[in-house]
Amino acid sequence: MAGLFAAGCSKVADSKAGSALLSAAEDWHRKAHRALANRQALAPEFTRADLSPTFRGNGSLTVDTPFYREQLASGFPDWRLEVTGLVATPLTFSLENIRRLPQRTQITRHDCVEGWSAIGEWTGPQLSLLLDAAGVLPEANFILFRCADTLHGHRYYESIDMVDAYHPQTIVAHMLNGEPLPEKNGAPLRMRVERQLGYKHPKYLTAIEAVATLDGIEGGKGGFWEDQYGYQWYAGM
Ligand SMILES: Nc1nc2c(c(=O)[nH]1)N[C@H]1C(S)=C(S)[C@@H](COP(=O)(O)O)O[C@H]1N2
Ligand SMILES: [Mo]
Repeated sequence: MAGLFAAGCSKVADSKAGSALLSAAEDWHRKAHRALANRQALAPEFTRADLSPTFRGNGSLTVDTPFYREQLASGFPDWRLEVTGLVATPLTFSLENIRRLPQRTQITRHDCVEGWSAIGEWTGPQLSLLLDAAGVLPEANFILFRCADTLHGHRYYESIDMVDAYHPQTIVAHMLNGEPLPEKNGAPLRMRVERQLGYKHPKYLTAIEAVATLDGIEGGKGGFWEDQYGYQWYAGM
């Protein structure tokens, strides 16, 4: 749009209709910019005094496989998080690798569409760090999250756009309230995407995939709840 108007600028600016068109474009640009700036704003953060006494679990509360049982019992020595898809260098992280990265800790409120909220303190590296390490290619439009659990007979997965992927409060959390993630809350790794509703925070994370389109992936709507129950893909707050 900006290019279009820059190219034809002197001609359209001559006419009355042209300048009306120009100011309409300027208006459009200002609104788009405001919308984007709004999406980069931080979610409210709280203090330790605000922490919920217990952070309930919802949806899958475990992963029903022998591998998960065994890893849970031994502190997840063989859990791996892959960063793949449209990236220059696919990477694999152990839990130890994740813990050694620069960390962000944030106390935020989780809002589930089922009508409950909880405040928790989450710690982990920013997703942007992992994405930059792998080198996301320009063709990528979405970041997909693969999970180890099966809910109602389907593998859980989710996806977000690049604005949320690079949001400073989007982290790969391995701690809740200063302790390793509890089983029910997604041990050993779960996403926190703080500007989004609860179902956009995948637990039991196994892979992060940069993709150009959501077409042809699982049910094609970008997430478990979106595919199975018609939830909105964009659940921003
Ligand atoms: N892998 C996976 N991630 C998931 C879910 C799930 O069932 N499986 N449930 C989602 C929903 S609806 C919510 S509200 C939150 C619940 O997170 P909690 O169990 O830590 O409360 O996780 C989200 N992420
Ligand atoms: Mo939820």
